[in-house]
Amino acid sequence: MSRTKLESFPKVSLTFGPSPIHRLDRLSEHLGGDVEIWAKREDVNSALAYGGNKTRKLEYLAADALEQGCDTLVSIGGVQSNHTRQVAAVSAHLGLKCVLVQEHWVDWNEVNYEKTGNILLSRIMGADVRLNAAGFDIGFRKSWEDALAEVIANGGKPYAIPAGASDHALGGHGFAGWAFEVEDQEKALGFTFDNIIVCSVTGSTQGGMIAGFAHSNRAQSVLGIDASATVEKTWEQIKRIASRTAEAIELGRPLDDSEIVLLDRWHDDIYGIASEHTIEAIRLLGRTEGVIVDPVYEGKSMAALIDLIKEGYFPKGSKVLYAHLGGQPAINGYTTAFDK
Ligand code: 5PA
Repeated sequence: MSRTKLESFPKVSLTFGPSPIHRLDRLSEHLGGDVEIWAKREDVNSALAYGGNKTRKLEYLAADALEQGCDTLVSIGGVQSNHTRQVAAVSAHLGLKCVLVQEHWVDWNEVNYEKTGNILLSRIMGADVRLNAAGFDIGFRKSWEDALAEVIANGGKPYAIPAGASDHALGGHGFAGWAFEVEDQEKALGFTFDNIIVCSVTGSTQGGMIAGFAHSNRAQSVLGIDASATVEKTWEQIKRIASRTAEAIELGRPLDDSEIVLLDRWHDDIYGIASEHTIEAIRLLGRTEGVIVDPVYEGKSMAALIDLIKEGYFPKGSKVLYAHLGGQPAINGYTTAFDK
């Protein structure tokens, strides 16, 4: 059985345990009251530097790093990467060194963009932060390979963590576990969610969910909301990671393409910058619920959820679970997006 198989993989505890699920009553009401919106809160899943989806993934990768006797975690992301900030936090927590390549993924010319938010937190936590001029790409990068080679040349033992901790043998395990955790929480709640909304960029959050939920033949109910604006690449990566994870946890059947649902209407045509429409969704959630989402990832999936409800996509009485994956520290680099 997949769940037992997943439990056989070593895991370092970096989170508080199951993340909380709660209803968003006032947002549901505001949108007509026909659909019940719930949120599962990865943004409050850990005591380590604001947590988020990567913290859950890193429980498996960090265990592997420790088992291999590595002394330095090496990873990559954009300047305001949430992922690299979580790698910095996990390194500090485990007493490991940390090298982060921060690429120029977004042309956002706010004065403090390279100084505040996530990158500031990574610097505070002692990471060796290296700015790099390369643009957005979810694939393997030379700058990251160079950083790995440099650690070796200096006598260290690096552990390689790709962008988003995604395209890695263990990248999908954390969110396969998330799917099983949701199923436990559903038992306690006494109902099953009809759909799950999740933001996708490097793909292992959704890929892991698909591998986990495929066990109950409900992977199609996971609606991925692309925020990469390189939709085909992200779809392929989700498929690859979902399949690899399903195999690792012994799903016992191949995944079908129909189980990988990635919607492409909400990426605002560019990674890392939000349209007025996305900013309005962020404000609406903030005003109705006191819940904060960011302009790069979660604001886009929130805009999708709001639009899908308004369009009548979910039948009356549906219960929809919004996966809140974190990302709030980046807001400090996006103050001008909220000027109007
Ligand atoms: C990120 C990713 P995946 O990359 O697993 O698809 O997750 C998308 C996602 N929400 C959704 C938040 C808050 C995220 O941070 N962030 C990346 C980063 O470098 O921070 C990997 C891109």
